[in-house]
Amino acid sequence: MGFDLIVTNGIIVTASDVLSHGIEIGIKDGKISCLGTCLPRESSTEIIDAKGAYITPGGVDSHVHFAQDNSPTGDNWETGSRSAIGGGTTTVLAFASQRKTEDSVLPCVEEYHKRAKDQSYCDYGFHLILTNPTPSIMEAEMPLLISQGITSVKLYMTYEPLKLGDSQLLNVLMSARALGFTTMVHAENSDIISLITDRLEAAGHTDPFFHAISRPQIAENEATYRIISLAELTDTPILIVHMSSEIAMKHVRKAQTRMLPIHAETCPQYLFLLSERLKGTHKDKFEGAKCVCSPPLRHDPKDLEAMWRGIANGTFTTFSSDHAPSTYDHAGGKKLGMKDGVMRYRNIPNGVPGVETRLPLLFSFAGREKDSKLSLQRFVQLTSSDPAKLYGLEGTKGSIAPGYDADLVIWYPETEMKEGVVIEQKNLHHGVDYTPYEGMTVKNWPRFTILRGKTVWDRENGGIMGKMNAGKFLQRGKGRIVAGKTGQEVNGMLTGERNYWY
Ligand code: DUC
Ligand code: ZN
Ligand code: ZN
Ligand code: ZN
Repeated sequence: MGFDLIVTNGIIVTASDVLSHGIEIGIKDGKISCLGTCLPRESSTEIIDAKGAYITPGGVDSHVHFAQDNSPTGDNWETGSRSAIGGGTTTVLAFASQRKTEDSVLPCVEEYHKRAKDQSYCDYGFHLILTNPTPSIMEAEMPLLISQGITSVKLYMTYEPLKLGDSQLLNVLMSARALGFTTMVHAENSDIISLITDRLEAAGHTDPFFHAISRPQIAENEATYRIISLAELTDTPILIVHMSSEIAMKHVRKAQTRMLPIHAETCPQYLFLLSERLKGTHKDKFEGAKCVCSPPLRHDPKDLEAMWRGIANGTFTTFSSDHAPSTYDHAGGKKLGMKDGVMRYRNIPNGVPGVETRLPLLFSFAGREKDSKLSLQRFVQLTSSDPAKLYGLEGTKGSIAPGYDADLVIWYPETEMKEGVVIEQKNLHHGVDYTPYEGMTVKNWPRFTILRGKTVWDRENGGIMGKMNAGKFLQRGKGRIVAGKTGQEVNGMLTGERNYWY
């Protein structure tokens, strides 16, 4: 037998436990083969001494945008996945995006596969963005994609080129119910946003700050309640992505209290950043463009606190980056959304970078200290184990347990991290030219990232150690419901009066 690698002297954290010192992780052929004390060493066994530091499962970032048609200036697979491992993330789920004019999604998926193949430092999968869910796609192509391991879709309720109306949403939900794929939803009311945007434009209010004015919380609130209603009617689990406001989150909480399988996601930007950032700086008023994302940053520190409560109390199932980066300052000083000295928030690409900073930002607030906002176990649930379950990776990703892929983050021992780490663009590995968290201090940073038993990030010795073709496509199974009535497959359960028409 014999192990390829033993990680010793760490404190192992899983979704349920913080294991005391002395439990070693034995790794063989890229998998965790056992946890135990005094594991046998051979001369060929590599040993990593965690020096009393925490060890958490490799991050699963279930919401990133790499090499996507509608964000052409952002990261490609090389830079995006490199940034992932530099911040402890070993699995990303990115998007393959259907164009509205396409009545088959198969060529599109193939194209996105080509973009990622041999270009990823970390393991990866795809969600399909459905913008034109025709009957033949839903009946013939979706079963095929599911058999090929693409078991989730994203639907938009806003953006002209992407959005679906209620009848389309209902049809996809019925299909999700029948086929068992996981449905993610971008919930904002499109017409509210259009009305305000047109009126702001007419009044000449087009600076980046007005992006936040144009997408008020009530737009998120209405769409959230509507999609929960449609999900309840069709008895179908959903996940509402990138939630930013308390009034909308309350609908999720209420639905979960009724044991409905309504899942929700929030992202670092909604825990740390406020809309004042959209006003830019004295030196560069347009710098607010760096923080344009949708839903927008909210106005009040109370909004951030509300999201933190959802993190701690279980309302959110996943904490993803929604890494959707665009370069701010292009060669020649060209900035998207700024033309002839006029700023137009409408033309600023939506989204912020964050795949590399996601884990360190949240880990800073995990623990048992006075200023902790969540437990270490909750940190693991949100950043790794629950997204793995929800998106069909249970048994492979998201835990430190025998049989799982040996994907690990070894943090620094607290004694070596008294000052913390200052986040600086110059130390990050993405392909864009800024981070919205510049200058923020986090308490810790991944010392090592391990992907299937191989060290791919060693912060003290060379940084990125992995190879660009090391990441493999993950053929995912069907997801498992994590919120509501737990333990079931994503297929809904038939109850009561729905028997008459389902
Ligand atoms: N939705 C996303 O998921 N990411 C960036 C912008 C958006 O609207
Ligand atoms: Zn396409
Ligand atoms: Zn979205
Ligand atoms: Zn996104």
